Amino acid sequence: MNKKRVFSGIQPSGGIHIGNYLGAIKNWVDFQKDYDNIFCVVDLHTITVRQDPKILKEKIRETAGLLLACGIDVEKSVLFAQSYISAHSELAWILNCFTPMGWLEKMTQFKEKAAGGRERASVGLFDYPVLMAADILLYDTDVVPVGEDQVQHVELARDVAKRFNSLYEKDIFKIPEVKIKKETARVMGLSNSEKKMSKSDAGENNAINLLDTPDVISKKIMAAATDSENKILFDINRPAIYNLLVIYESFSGLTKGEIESKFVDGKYADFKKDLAELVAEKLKPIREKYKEISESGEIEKVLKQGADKARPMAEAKLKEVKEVIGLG
Ligand code: AQP
Repeated sequence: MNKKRVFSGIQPSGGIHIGNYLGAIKNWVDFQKDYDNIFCVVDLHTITVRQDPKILKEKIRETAGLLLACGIDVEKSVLFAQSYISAHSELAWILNCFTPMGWLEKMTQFKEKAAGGRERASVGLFDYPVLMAADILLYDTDVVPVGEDQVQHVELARDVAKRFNSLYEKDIFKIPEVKIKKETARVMGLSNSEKKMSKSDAGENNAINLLDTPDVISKKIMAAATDSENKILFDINRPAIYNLLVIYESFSGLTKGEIESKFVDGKYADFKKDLAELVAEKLKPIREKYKEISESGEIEKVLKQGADKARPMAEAKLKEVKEVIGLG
């Protein structure tokens, strides 16, 4: 039986953090058993906001290296960078011509990222979801695993695909399903638990990066916001401590009840110390593996080979699309 296909992407827009890991990458690694997987470093999405060219180049490789270090296996999955395959940009342009402005106006991520600077935000930032639709639809994707922040974008990809198929009365595009892991769908910032943990967040203590050393992890967690209640309970109405507990739960594999019992008489400081040790211990093998991979100089080769595998699929879909429209 043919396996269902997964497509998912990650932006090389900064240090990959535990939100990206728990909300996305960890699930991608697990999916390798049951799905046919395509994972993409979505560098074209990253240039929707200004980037330093030298840092961007480094981050593309660092992100790919971290995916490998987390357990993405190129024998089981295709891994490449978006800009290596021009069909992504070309299909995005075509889909632009089939996407009503009103659909994009509803996207909350644009509103958050443009943050009042709408007039100065790039057209690319506004159009981000259409490029994402192109990424997904090029590969006849069945399932798109994402964090909660990206669900609206996958829904847009579904709508665009349905619209295109119905206009041309042909099932050109497969309609993808979104898949989210509820508990860690949205890891919040450590200093500001109102906002999700984010790569491009300016606050230096807000995110724990996968490459952070144990000292840095400890410093960030000890400085994390809590509240004045000093009760270590999974109470969604106390978002700061709740977020720290969800992180503990995800890394420890313990149940909520087990964690609450463990810290029943504990103070926040004791819990934070334990959490910092746990996170450092779980990230250690990733950091070590990443060091090995980056020193091997193989990342560039992996990305090129991945693109060589993905390109024929993308080009075949693009050809089909052009034919039905009457292009070329
Ligand atoms: N805080 C989060 N909690 C859970 N999942 C998250 N993801 C991102 N942040 C969290 C998921 O990680 C995958 C890759 O995300 P992305 O790189 O495509 O872009 P993003 O969602 O915009 O992530 P960031 O870290 O916030 O980057 P910037 O700051 O550049 O925008 C996605 O599946 C996402 O849902």
